[in-house]
Amino acid sequence: SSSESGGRRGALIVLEGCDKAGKSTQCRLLLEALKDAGKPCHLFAFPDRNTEIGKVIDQYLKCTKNLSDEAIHLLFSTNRWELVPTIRELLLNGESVVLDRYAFSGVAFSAAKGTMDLEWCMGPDVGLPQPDLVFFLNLTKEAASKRDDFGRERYEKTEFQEKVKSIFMKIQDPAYWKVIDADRSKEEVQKELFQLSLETIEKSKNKPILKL
Ligand code: DGP
Ligand code: NA
Ligand code: NA
Repeated sequence: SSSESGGRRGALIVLEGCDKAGKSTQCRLLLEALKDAGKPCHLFAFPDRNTEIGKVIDQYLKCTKNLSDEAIHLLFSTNRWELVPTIRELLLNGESVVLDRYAFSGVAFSAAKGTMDLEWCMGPDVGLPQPDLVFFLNLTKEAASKRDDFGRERYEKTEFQEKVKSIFMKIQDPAYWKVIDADRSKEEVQKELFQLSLETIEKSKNKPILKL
């Protein structure tokens, strides 16, 4: 509860979106801007490919390893659970946490395969700390096609990404979800994310950490 932190916890801020939306760049810029504004904060990216489980996920994404849809789904979720103690400790210490992807990617990328239903996909992430704010970086098909080509990883195909996007839209929770027009310049997007993040850090201070 908020009393664990003396009522002054940090905010949990997540960036979500399809591949190529600019999430990782915006995460970096947001972290710099928050630090410059004197807000203590940390950045983590999911999947975290450095843990033992993350190494398996990395092989799966590079197609050097095959796993059943269910098995890789559970590993992605476990990779998030691995970091929960660290995230909670930082938040309760009054430090904000910015995440490059989270459970919403977990559900959207798995459910897009069509082999597992939405409800089942959401199961393993139930109980994770609920974000105070999720930015969904929304890139139109037209803008996406003007960006660099996809890399060679498993999910980087236009048709699959369209399915992923439609599931993101279906699972969004308006209580903490904000769709951001990611077709704009890097600077314009950054300004909006920074402003909204500052507001959220202020508003979250005295709130308990809820669970997904
Ligand atoms: P990134 O490192 O952000 O480029 O992510 C790597 C790829 O993995 C990307 O195509 C999105 C996908 N991805 C991220 N999180 C999950 C997840 O929890 N489950 C599944 N199935 N895919 C995910
Ligand atoms: Na990627
Ligand atoms: Na990324």
